[in-house]
Amino acid sequence: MIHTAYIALGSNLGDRQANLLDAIARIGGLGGVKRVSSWYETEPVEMTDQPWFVNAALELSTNLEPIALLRGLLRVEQAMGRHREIPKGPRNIDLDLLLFDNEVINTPELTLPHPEMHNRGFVLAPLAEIAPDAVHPLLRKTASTLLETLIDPAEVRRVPPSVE
Ligand code: PH2
Ligand code: MG
Ligand code: MG
Repeated sequence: MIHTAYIALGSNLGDRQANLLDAIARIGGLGGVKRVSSWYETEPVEMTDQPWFVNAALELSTNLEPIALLRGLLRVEQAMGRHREIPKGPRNIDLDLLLFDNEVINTPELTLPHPEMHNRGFVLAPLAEIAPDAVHPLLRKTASTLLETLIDPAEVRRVPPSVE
């Protein structure tokens, strides 16, 4: 079976855009990368005393089941030297599984949909760009509706595509 998954990417250490590009190439080993959003420069939320992030989102077609995909994303983070010393703190790469088909999963290892996605502009802005009609299976609202009704004061700035 082919599944559709949406993944959030973030980086706020080192060459942030290069880190995202590296991660996207590696995620290609887990399925087919169908769409990638623009980059977004975003103000840190939760732990606010850290550098701004670059965030993005992508759509993946995959044969993997949710847990296998999650473990694959963790392997990519580890291969890129990700450290988890400070929870929610600075990191060179963060890969979060947002949506997987219409699955609702609540286990210690994996929660789907991602439990915070609907509260975060840095997730919803890139997701609504590539998948405005993707439906949150618990809230039953599309990504674009969630973004329109979001109350999140943290700044999210779309980085204009470079013209070359
Ligand atoms: N990730 C966090 C905590 N805060 N803030 C922004 N702007 N972007 C993130 O990706 C982010 C965050 C924990 O994963
Ligand atoms: Mg995260
Ligand atoms: Mg994470």
